[in-house]
Amino acid sequence: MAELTKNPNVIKWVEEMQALTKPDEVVWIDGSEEQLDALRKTSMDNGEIIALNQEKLPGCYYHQTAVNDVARVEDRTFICCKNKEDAGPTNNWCDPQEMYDKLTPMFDGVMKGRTMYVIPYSMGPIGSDLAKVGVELTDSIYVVLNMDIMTRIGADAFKNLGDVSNDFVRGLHSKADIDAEKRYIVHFPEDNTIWSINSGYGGNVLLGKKCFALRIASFQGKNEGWMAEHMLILGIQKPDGEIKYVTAAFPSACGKTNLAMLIPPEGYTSKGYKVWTVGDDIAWLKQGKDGRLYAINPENGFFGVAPGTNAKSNFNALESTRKNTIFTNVALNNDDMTVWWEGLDKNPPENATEWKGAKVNGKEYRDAGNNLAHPNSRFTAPARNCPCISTEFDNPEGVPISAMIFGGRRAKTAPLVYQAFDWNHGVFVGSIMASETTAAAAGAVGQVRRDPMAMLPFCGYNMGDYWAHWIEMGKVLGDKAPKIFNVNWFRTNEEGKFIWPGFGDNMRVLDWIIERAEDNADAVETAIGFEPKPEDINIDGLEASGITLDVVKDLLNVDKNLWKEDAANVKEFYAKFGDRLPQIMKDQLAALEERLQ
Ligand code: GTP
Ligand code: SPV
Ligand code: MN
Repeated sequence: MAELTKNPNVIKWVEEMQALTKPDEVVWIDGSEEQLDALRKTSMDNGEIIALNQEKLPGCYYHQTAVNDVARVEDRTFICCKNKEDAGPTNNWCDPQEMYDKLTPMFDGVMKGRTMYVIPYSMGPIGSDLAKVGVELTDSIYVVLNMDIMTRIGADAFKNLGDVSNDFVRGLHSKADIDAEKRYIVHFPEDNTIWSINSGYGGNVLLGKKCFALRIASFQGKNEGWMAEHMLILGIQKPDGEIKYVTAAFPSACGKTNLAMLIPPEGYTSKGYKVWTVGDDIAWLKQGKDGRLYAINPENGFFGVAPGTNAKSNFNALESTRKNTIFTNVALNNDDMTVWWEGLDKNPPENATEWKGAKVNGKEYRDAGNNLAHPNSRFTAPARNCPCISTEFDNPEGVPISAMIFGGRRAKTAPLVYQAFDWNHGVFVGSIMASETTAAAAGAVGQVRRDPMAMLPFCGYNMGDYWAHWIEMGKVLGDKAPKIFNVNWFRTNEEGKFIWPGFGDNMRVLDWIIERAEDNADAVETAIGFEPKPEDINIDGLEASGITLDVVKDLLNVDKNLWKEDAANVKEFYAKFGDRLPQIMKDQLAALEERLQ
């Protein structure tokens, strides 16, 4: 089949990878519905995907990954740059040549008897200065179908690249044997290259997402003066019609998709407040002509956590999944060929297939203490399905950012919300983020770990240099820089229950944040930053959730002893970075310790 570009760099590389992997056939993905439909058919014929009820869920399909392949694998994810120091203490590193030498035999002939699909894609709106081109080679139709939803695929993607440029990210993926022992997710930032083998799970194989749009792009951003962040982007429309845009960085499965699509409580909607979604996972940020920081969402869809998503918690996400969506590792309702997951409703299907593939009685299976859906089961839904998708979603210039928010899952320590004193303090606030681990990555769940800017698993270079880059961006932006905040929806009481109702009610905190970003709201100075006066958090209508002024005071409380413990832990963490840790960060930590005395 014909190549979709004349670009000799692309053609040469595809030929080389073809010679290495030796597929029976090479198919270039042009993005046409005709071609995609034929692929869906092949994929159904070989059992990789199952068509769901086409009346209730038109264009929707179901897929199960291998049981050992359900999340990102951080211990098998590598940053391979020449200098070990440039990867830093938080990344797995290997010498690039050594890694190529190790993986080349694994890729040699791996696609024999298979087809290699060549997927050209654009991260970001085609034609945008902020957009970048990638090409993914894969032997998985599931990957093709997901990339179609998550990115802008097909011949158009090559328009941005043109016929001569070499500036595209080379992604090579093979399912191989889905052998967990031989699974590698490897980045060569200095070669614009990603090699992924022996996985079929989203974050490991949709190479435009975490691999390119965060790990490779963060490295490119440092070199080119922009930022790639693990952040949602949302617009808050105020009663006067003005829209303020904010970004928020929370670790995996800590509430980005939920916040991005939030429906404000009745007291806000009746006044005319509305939230618009620009992105739910990744932001690329660059200074605009007016000096402010602008953000685009490089993605085209949502790869969202299914469990917990319901009409009440996230109506807009659920609506987004009603058509043209792929469901992975959720439970199947065999009676009407629809899907189910924990937290969708109280009626698990009687005649269910659980995520590992066993036919079970859903209710009995759950009563016996099992999950029907994997905790990290996901939906892949087109962004345009979202009822509150922003009109700026495709704006090639992006949207101007007023505030940037950090946050994690902390049962204690971090208050509901606070504001950094200034940009550099904000960089510090991001750098000391910590959060409990979730099912989004393989390994233990619920352990607090430091996760700076929610980028611990996604920063493609030395995190010390990354903080220096943040500090540099602040210098460039000057007084036009967004204000920086930190939030925590996850404080718990003695019984371990979340105190703050969260979800739509997070609007109450966003309200203070956007007013504060414009100097329209008061604050009190604490040891860790500016906090709202408790009475400035609007709790009208929260009586039923047990939220009183005293509870808000409690949620805003800064326990100096806990913070001293945290500061000591930060000191230990910082020590890993040696002389790559910017002096400004050391000074910020010392200043915090001083304020805690
Ligand atoms: P990734 O796609 O992995 O990057 O995750 P995400 O950050 O988009 O997380 P998501 O919005 O999917 O939320 C994950 C889980 O967090 C949901 O299933 C919810 O149970 C929970 N969650 C989200 N927002 C809130 C909140 O405000 N309060 C509480 N208590 N839980 C929340
Ligand atoms: C995350 O883990 O942060 C995700 C899902 O958004 S994945 O694409 O698997 O990385
Ligand atoms: Mn994510």
